[in-house]
Amino acid sequence: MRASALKLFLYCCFVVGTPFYCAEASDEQDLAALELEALLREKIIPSNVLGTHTHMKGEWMIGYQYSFMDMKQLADGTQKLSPADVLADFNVTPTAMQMQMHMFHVMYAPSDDLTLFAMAGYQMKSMDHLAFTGAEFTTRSNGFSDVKIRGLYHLYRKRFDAHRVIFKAAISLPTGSITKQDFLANAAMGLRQLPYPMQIGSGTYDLIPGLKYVGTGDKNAWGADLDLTLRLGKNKNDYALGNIFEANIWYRHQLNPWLAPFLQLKYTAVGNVNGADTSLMPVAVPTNDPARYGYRRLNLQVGMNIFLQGALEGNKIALEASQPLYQSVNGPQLRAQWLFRGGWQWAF
Ligand SMILES: [Cu+2]
Repeated sequence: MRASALKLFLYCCFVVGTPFYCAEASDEQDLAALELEALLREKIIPSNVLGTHTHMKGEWMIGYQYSFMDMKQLADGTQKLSPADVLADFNVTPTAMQMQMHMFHVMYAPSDDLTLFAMAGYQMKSMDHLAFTGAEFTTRSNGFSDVKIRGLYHLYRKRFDAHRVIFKAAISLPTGSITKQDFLANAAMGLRQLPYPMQIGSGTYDLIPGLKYVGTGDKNAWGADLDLTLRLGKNKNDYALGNIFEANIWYRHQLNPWLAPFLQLKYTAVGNVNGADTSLMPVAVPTNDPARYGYRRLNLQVGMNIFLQGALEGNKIALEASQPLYQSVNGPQLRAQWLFRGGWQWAF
């Protein structure tokens, strides 16, 4: 397992390590307006692969990110379960799940205090199952995910100050599908509605407020984020995914002009599904049960930012690996294993 994880990480490095664009020379007037030290500080403003960050007035950024997440090992709470344990109560149990995501984003700063951010993505999911009959089968779903539009506003900062507080607010639009279907163990039964974790979108408009603190030193940066995802009402299938609470602290060090490793601790708490999709029978498989959706997880993330130099100035590549230190699930549910992310960003 570890070897295949390593291969995947190297694959990510390869995929994201090929920036195809040449950055244009930055606007000389803007550059002149910034002192060298201030410029350096701007550079080390955090952006772990998808970490929210801000831009200076008039600056644009486009980016791409790939992520892969692997889930296996059943559990209830923090206690591990075997497939046989789960099959004592259900007809079918999931045994593994993989999620991949391609994400594209655009950022623009109309002023030094305000940065706007739009994000769209494509997701691919697959889930392996074991039925009480001994039959094994895999379901798959893929599609465009929910589009998010975000604003980041400085509540507190002095220009190039070491401490900043940023208010974040985003709206997530229900562009991702909640009607994904696939064949189950018995293909003769035709296409069936897939369970909550296999759907691509939330189906609801979601409000995502948050606060960010950023501290910057000469060669390092640190900070914390708080984010909430609040579902506004129920979707057309009469449910809402659980609300999400996220908190993280991070530290980043600029080793040299092109390399900045970072470390992050991230806590995520997700609530259960509210309401229910009546086409999903909870007794069939635990993923169909609205009360077996939530979890709490603490992740350790390690990664690095690589700032390209010379003609590729303005391009950044980020690589990140993450593993849970703690997780408790409203089970039976699969536990998260490794997560890998690779991204490319170009600011101009
Ligand atoms: Cu950006």
